[in-house]
Amino acid sequence: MTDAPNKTGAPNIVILTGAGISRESGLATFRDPDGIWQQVRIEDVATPEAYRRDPERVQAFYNARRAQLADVAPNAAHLALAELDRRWPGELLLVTQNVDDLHDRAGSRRLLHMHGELRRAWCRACDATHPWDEDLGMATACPACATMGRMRPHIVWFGEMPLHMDAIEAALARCDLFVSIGTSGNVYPAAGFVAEVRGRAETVELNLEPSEGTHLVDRAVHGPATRIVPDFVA
Ligand code: BV8
Repeated sequence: MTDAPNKTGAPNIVILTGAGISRESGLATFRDPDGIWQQVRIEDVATPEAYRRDPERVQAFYNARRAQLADVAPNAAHLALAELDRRWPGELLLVTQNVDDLHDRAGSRRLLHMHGELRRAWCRACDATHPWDEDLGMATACPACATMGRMRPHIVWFGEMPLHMDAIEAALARCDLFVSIGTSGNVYPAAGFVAEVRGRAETVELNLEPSEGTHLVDRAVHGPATRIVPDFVA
């Protein structure tokens, strides 16, 4: 890491994480051979059209994944990033594509969930979002407006606009170091961040294997996140 011209003298960092960082906690990735998209089709569970066609199926898919969070815990990679957040004097933003809550539970505070959160629900009647640990279904009422059957998972499906894009773009514009961790680089706009900052920020990939973006980064380290992330931030 090199010195950069902000008032603390510390480089501004943006870290992007994907499903690979949570795999050693016991959560499946999406596109690996044992990944979620090998078991179910995106078109059946992760689009607004799928939800309109068969809301119960989509709710069941996310209810099962929400319930699974009770059985998993943050691993050494989540904890290392939380420690970096605590001690880093410069700007730092952790942008996760993950809808699990493992970064939150590890203690990361400068954190944005760009694809939403399993443990939140969104009322399509009044637009409020709520912390949510229970199953969602057609009989679920909104705690704010009491409308039944309009609560959906607070998840960004394919074809929907990711969350917090203005804040993310502002951080990317100021960053001196961009680190991509545990993501295959298939899903946009996140997959485009490295190309956006390349040339004016140092770019690093930490992943089990080369991703779609490996050819764009200044430095790539390949191995399991629980080993290479703590080594990188040490
Ligand atoms: C949008 C729901 C408009 C939540 C998810 C053609 C060109 C460009 C774009 C498009 C296009 N056609 C369509 C699009 C847009 C589309 C898109 O990108 N499609 C792709 C597939 C072509 N994107 C959208 O629709 C997005 N919205 O574009 O809005 C817009 C316009 C302008 C500006 C902004 C917006 C909405 C995308 C949101 C999709 N929601 N899922 C859920 O159910 O969980 S995406 C899904 O993929 C997950 O959320 C996940 O976060 C995301 C990314 O996957 P990864 O995290 O990378 O996981 P993956 O399995 O792929 O990879 C894991 C990696 O980890 C692997 O490399 C593996 O080697 C590694 N690994 C494994 N184990 C370990 C490890 N690494 C380290 N340690 C280990 N132990």
